[in-house]
Amino acid sequence: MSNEKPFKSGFISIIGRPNVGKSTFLNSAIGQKIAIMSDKPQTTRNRIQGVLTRENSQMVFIDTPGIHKPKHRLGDFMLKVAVNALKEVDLILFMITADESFGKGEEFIINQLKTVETPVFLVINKIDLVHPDELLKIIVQYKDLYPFKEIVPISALNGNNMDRLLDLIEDYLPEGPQYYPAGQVTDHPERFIISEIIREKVLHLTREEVPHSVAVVIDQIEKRDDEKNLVHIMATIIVERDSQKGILIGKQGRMLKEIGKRARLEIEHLLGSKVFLELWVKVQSDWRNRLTYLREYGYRE
Ligand code: GDP
Ligand code: MG
Ligand code: K
Repeated sequence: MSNEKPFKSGFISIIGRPNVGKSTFLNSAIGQKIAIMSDKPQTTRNRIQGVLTRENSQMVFIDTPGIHKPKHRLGDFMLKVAVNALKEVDLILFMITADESFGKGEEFIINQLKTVETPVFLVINKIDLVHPDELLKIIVQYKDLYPFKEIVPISALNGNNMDRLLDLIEDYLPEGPQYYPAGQVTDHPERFIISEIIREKVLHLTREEVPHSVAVVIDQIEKRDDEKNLVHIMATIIVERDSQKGILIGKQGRMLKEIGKRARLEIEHLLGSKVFLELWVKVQSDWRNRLTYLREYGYRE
């Protein structure tokens, strides 16, 4: 019995304002925690690939940085990265959330979309939070703003309509090869994931006191021969001010200890082995505005 359907594959970029649910969608589609979720905006700063292999298709998702008006040089850089990514993919999912009304953020994104030729789906997420009448209003409103190929309401959190969205994505992908082995869910961003896990704990535990400009650099990941199932990881948390360093370290080092403990448990889960995590804190003022630092911390143009 041969399968007559041609195999399809392609690259899909998910864009949308912070917190609309892009990471939640990706995790739900791929079924494994790879993009970091947080209540705070902009946890996702680099591109992460998640690969979903189905019977007749392979979807390579790219979780791009949010597209928004640049406020500083890092913002310019990220906008450029994000918009360029859109030109290279086969399909764009523009995600909005049903419980928030159209604003400047969406307007800005739609204007960026008009500069690329890639087909775009409008994905209306969090439909679990609104009445169907509200949903209808959103659809009517957005229809006039941009020629979306499809408009698909979903709830990434409870999975509502996810299958339909994945089927529609498959329809729009070109015929193509299976780029990655079926079992592969990410493009080996272990280092990146580890730094994002640490960053997530920092943002979570320090609340609003340490801003998003915090960066985490993985200095070393080492498996020593004499200690079979132990991975040594050294990481530096970079902040802009001494006061932030103080908050991060905490009274008698308690805050840093807690960040390290929580991050370590999650990294152990990710790697499937025991981890010795050593955290350092460094003050590097105004790093966001300096391209050399951006490169040092893994940003590429
Ligand atoms: P991102 O910034 O776009 O990647 O957004 P996240 O995936 O990090 O989600 C932001 C917040 O929205 C998290 O607290 C999620 O749990 C929540 N969220 C995501 N999808 C849904 C949904 O379908 N319904 C509801 N009620 N909450 C959601
Ligand atoms: Mg995200
Ligand atoms: K987020």
